[in-house]
Amino acid sequence: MWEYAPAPENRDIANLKPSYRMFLDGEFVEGAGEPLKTVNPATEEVLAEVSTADKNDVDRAVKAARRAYDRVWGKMPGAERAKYIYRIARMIAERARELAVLESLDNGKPIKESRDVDVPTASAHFFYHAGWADKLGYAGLGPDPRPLGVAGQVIPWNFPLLMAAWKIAPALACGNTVVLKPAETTPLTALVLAEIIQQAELPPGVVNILPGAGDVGAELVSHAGVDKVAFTGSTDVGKLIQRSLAGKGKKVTLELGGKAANVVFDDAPLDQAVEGIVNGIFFNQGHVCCAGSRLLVQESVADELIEKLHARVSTLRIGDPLDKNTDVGAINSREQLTKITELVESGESEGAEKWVSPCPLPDKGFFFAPTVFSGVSQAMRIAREEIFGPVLSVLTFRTPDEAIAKANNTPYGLSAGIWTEKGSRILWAANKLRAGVVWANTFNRFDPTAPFGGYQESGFGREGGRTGLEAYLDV
Ligand code: TXE
Repeated sequence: MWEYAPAPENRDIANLKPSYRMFLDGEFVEGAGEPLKTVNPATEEVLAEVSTADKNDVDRAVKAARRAYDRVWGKMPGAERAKYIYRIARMIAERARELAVLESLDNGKPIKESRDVDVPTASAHFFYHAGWADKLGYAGLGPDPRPLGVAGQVIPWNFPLLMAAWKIAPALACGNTVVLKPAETTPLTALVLAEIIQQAELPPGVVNILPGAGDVGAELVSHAGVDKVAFTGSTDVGKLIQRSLAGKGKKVTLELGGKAANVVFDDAPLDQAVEGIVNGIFFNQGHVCCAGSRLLVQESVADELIEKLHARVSTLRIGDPLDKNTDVGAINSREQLTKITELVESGESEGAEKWVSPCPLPDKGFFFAPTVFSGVSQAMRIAREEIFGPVLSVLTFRTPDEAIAKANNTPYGLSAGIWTEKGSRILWAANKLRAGVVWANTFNRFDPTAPFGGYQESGFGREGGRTGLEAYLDV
């Protein structure tokens, strides 16, 4: 049996400092808000103290962004803007190791994921969008697309650096300036990105990064000087923001929760499907808005698939995020751990059959063992609500039509997966699934060229690809 081995001290690699300041108008300054302590979820130790913004700081940042927009960034030729954005992309790649370790410390995700997914994809987003900066007039987005002005952006804790890149890169490419608020439990990599932005010599005020809790986010999105709001987070807060902005004339995009179906037909290559199912729900501890949290499997292959799945999940290693062999890291916060625990208890009390990975958990830190529920019915909370943890609910179906009906039986609509050998079935199902992203014989593939976003209560607007540019331009 694999044993939990604490990693050596990685503070040096992460260049971890005892305190971090917010980034406003090109300078690192103390915020007037109550400083927050960011915690390593794998050890429960405080990593650093981080200064936060108050209402007045938000106002200063929005005004700085407005000045930068009016005086420099909004009128700079696209080819010039591209040079800065390429520089950011390169500097992220140069500091990849530091950023990956820092991300795993602050978020709890396995180092192999921050190293192979989060950091390279963040850099790729800047590279991709830099390429658009001087081509917007040719992108079919109108003869003379105009930037919107100041973008107020609020991001969650599950992909702290990557979400910052998803938000900042397209905004800058299109000529907007930015005030971004990272999540309160994971502010560190966004502040290193601020350092990179400063070193890349972006004009002061073009990007401002203000840590803080939800109240700072609320101040930011409602500020009269913000022209465009981009939010990724919970459906509840998304709805709150949408209501509060009604009639204000701001452009808004919301990327919210999900309850994705991963649909396995009886002709699917089952071993390949098992890999996709495991990646779909256990990647990033299941803290993924598009996680394949509902497995829909055709009845004739259900027993075989579940057996293979248990065997595969038993081999996952849970523990120290900085150990390169770790597959499942720490849950990001105690609050999230409590939410997962409560939903898992509801699954048991509602009569689903619970199977838990036998891998031992570390004594300290916020950890949750990969859990698979079978015998799940559509009415159960674990089939309806976003758990946002390493918990899979397995449901079965008999016919393809029933699969689609069950997959679509959700108020969400962010993503879905299909596993089948039949190309015609892929096209048929992809067209019937009500989800913004549909993966076939793969899952959780992210690429800056592909638009990402949801239907229904998963939000609206797209990020990435040419379509993603529309959110940051007036056409
Ligand atoms: O989200 P919040 P939480 C889901 C997931 C998770 C649940 C709760 O199911 O269990 O949401 O997570 C800021 N105005 N997702 O509580 O509160 C907040 O400071 C403006 C799915 O962390 O939505 C943070 O920066 N901003 C999701 C960000 O919103 C506000 C990712 C997200 O926090 C605000 C995260 C307000 N009134 C959670 N209140 C996904 N789509 O990937 C809070 N914030």
